[in-house]
Amino acid sequence: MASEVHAHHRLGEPYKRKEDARFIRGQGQYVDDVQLPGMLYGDIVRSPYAHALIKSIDSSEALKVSGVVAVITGKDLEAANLAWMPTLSADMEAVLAVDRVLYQMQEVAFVVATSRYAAADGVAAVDVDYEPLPVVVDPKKALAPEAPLLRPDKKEKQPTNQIYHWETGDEDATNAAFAEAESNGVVIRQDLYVPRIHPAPIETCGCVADYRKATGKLTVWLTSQAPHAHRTLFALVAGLPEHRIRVISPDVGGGFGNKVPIYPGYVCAVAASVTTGKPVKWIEDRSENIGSTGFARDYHIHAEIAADKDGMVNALRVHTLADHGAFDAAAQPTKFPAGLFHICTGSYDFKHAFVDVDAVHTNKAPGGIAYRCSFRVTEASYLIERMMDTLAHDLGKDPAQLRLQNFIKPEAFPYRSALNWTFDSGNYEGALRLAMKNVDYEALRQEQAEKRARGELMGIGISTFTEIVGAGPGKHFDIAGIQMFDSCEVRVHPTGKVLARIGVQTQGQGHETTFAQIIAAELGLSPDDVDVEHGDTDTAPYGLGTYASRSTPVAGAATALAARKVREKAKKIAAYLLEVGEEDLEWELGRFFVKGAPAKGKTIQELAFAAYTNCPPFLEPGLEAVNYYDPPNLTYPFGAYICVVDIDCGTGMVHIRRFMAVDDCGTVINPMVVEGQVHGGLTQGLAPAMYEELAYDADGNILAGNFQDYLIPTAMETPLWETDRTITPSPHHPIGAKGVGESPTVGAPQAIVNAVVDALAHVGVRHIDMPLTPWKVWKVLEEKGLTS
Ligand code: PCD
Repeated sequence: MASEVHAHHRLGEPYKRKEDARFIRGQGQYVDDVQLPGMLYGDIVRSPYAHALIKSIDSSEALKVSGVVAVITGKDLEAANLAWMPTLSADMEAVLAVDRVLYQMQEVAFVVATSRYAAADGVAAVDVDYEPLPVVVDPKKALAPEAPLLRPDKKEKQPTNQIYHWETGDEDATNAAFAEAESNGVVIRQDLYVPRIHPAPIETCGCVADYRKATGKLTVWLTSQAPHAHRTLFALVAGLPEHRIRVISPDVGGGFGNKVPIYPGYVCAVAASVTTGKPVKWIEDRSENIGSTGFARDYHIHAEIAADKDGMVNALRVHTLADHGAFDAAAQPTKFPAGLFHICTGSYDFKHAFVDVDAVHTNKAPGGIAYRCSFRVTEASYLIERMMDTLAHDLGKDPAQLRLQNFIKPEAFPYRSALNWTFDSGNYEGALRLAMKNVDYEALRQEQAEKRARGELMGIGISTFTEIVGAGPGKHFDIAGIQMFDSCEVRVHPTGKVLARIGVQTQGQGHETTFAQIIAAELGLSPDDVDVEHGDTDTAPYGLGTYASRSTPVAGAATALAARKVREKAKKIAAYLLEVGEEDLEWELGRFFVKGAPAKGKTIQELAFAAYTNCPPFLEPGLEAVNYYDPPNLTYPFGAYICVVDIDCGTGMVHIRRFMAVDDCGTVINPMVVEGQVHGGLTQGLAPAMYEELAYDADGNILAGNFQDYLIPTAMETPLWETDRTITPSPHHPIGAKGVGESPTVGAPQAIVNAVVDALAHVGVRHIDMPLTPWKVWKVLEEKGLTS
């Protein structure tokens, strides 16, 4: 089926990924595969301390190491005005620390050598004299008056460790609703911590910078999720003319938000290439990637729901403390410092809501990236789904029933939420009912009751989440000032074969296939006839890149519209060749024909040929089009997940027996790709729920700096994912598609935590913070006298 050659392609047909032909043969080309003549290698001296003054840096021994060419320090960069760079949240981050370090693993010096090994030897020989300072790892303590000020460099504007206070919603109306519920209804409260985690792409960050003095051209091969935005930032930071900068993002071995920011290593490699006149490669090792590049989450949340006695929700109130680490490098759209966290009313019809977020500095690595999450949606979705279960358990209601009674109804869309989002479309009840049917929910509840009677612990966890993906619209969404539109350029060759270039950048999602499918469906071609290119700023049209599941909602729309422009021109050519008016023509897949005379027609291939050989005199020759698409709204994919767990009373081990994921991403382009996305996303949702945490000790030492201590789930830990879907198209997207890549990571953790808490709800357990390690669960069992 999938390998069959399609003459005409329709959306929703499975199609094997074109890029896999090279990936499964080991012929992908990643940054580290780039080899240039005379290339040098960089490696970074990093701070062992989480907070210290730099008294001196002595490079003399390092320069004696055979192969070492140069040692660049913060002072050297300062002289070139490159010691600091702007972050995506408009903070200033040290490229190389000049006088103080603020987290363990911070970049202190850059050693350039003729081999990677010599560079590492050089790093070991650099002698840095540090004077340790008191360390702050707890964000609550960072706000205490006696806390050391971590960022004296910006004390004029920011006299404490608090970066910002941000709030949204109607506080008075929300407080009034809570006062009312205190007397006539119920109020539930819960503290929830969403731990700091790491996106863990298998390919770490890295680049090759090649500056040619003679031409003034800088080429940077960069494992980047947003090559155009990075080119613009390089131009702004380094003061180089943008048309002389070429960023090439080759194959990317996983992005997950990790490859959205600019990292100090990139700037150092560029500076080193400019200084030495040679190309310079810098590739992080695993521990550097875990310890220093953009982390995710780290939200301390206090949430409250006001409801009536029957469980109809009325108001939501949320206070959050966000740990941003040493520099505010959160990858958020400028207008929303806490990202899209205020989607936290979820799939439920709350009348009132109020959210505030305080962000603070601590002595930890910077970040706050959108790890498989459209800017803090994971945190938002976790909190509301945990809270709905808490409410259900407090009221003695079935969590499914409580959700069904509170869902936004299908006829209420477009739905304006209390926190001012306009949900495009949804059918939450449809998705939950399907998931419940698929697992036979009633039978599971009965089994649970029987097991409870025997003292066995079984839990059923539900997550009926709503995502929000596809930033723009440009008027509300920008990153570093650049509006979040996206683009596609479609060029049809004389023989009807197509080259398409897009502004987004695949990291494994399969864009070379799915974007070809969009064009194929619009033009009535086979996806095999459409090649998709991306990632080279010298050729691809400008776009903001791939993250926040925005490629399908934004660039996917641009692609459909560019193909439609091509079809419009082809129609004019058809009318000319068939000697009829355009209004007399009808389109069927791949062909225009004369209404009422189906035999009289021209295929898209014939029309493409004519565009170059027999073009109507009133048209420009050629057949190509470009579209820059600024979406009118985001898209709101959703899902209903049900997780079934058994808990071992002897060990506290949680066994995930079943996991049913019903997803709805509107029109599906390629069901095989979507299935793959869901499997990967669910696994990255399992990870924080059960295994991963980027923990620090009180001195700011990273406790999980490698894959032995930072436990990413393998096939051994991963349960058998069961998947299904409903299809509720987006009304404003040209092909009705919503994003899907992030949904499972957003939706899964709370299904698992809800299942574990559900297993223990009858003994009064209401919450356990992630990750649900056997030790943590066992301690709860012991406290409740349930260990065996
Ligand atoms: N699709 C289809 N249909 C629909 C939707 C979708 O078919 N309806 C498909 C598309 O086309 C593509 C995919 O699927 O291919 C996905 O999509 P989306 O959702 O739109 O998304 P994108 O934008 O493309 O991407 C992004 C995402 C993210 S965001 C993340 S994290 C992750 C995901 O994606 N990453 C990754 N997935 C993945 N995969 C892979 N393989 N790798 C990677 O890296 Mo962030 O924010 O960045 O954190």
